[in-house]
Amino acid sequence: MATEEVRQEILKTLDEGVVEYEEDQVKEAAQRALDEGVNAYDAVMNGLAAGMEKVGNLYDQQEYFVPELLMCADALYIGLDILKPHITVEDLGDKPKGQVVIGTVQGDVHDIGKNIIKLMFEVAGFTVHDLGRDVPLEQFVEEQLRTDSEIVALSAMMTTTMMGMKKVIEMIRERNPNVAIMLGGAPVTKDTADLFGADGYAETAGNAVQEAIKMISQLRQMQA
Ligand code: B12
Repeated sequence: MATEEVRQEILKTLDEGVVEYEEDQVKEAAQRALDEGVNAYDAVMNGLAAGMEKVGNLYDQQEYFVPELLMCADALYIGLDILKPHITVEDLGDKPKGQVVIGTVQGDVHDIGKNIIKLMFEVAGFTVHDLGRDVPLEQFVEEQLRTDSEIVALSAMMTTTMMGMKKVIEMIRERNPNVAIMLGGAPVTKDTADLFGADGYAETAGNAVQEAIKMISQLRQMQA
């Protein structure tokens, strides 16, 4: 276990490495996190993802532009690759796990958040069918039917593409009412999710899996 001081230092190095798109710095700090016993999930969320949040602000302030965003994303992924095998989701117990179809909706190429959610599902023991980004709406319906997944998780990062989620929900409900649909992404709120008729919503990766497990339990109770 790292001391609080060492932990803070490593998180800061990861965060700054993403912001400054210093791939080597991120690589070394991610490895150091593991060597020093910093929790890998802590390092992802409070190091890498925290850095990406700052990148978002720099973009909003027009200090960073698209090329910088992509370089920052590359740095984030380098860290994620190192930390991912060491993440364990505790406190989930033997609750029922299941299958998830996940993707970013049509017209939207943002996939960093979606990939973090995917990671959480994987480490929690779910089977994940990742459709990627800019996914044609109909494909969510087809993949759910093909795999018989209990959950469909949709991500959207733009107010425009968010509307596609409503359509996916309608299309899925028409073909198969016994599916739990969960939404997420920066413009999505609990209110939007309710309005669109979704079953679940999570603001961050931190509570996405717990929310999914809750939805699966409800679904299984209804079917019993
Ligand atoms: C990185 C980025 C990009 C990168 C994306 C790289 C990639 N591979 O993803 C690139 C450069 C490609 C890009 C392009 C564009 N972008 Co952009 N981008 C961003 C930025 C800066 C950060 C997003 C990010 O990765 N955040 C970090 C991750 C970890 O957080 P997150 O995505 O929010 O995910 C978390 C939660 O939302 C949640 N979550 C996410 N998905 C899901 C799904 C489920 C099921 C659940 C439960 C939870 C969940 O959990 C995640 C982890 O905690 C945001 C700004 C911002 N402040 O968000 C703009 C932003 C999203 N982009 C924006 C825009 C406008 C664009 C462009 C149109 C720009 C342009 N003029 O070309 C294009 C769009 C192209 C397209 N058709 O999609 C706008 C959207 C505005 C709006 N509200 O509609 C934003 C908000 C910037 C802004 N303020 O204007 N972008």
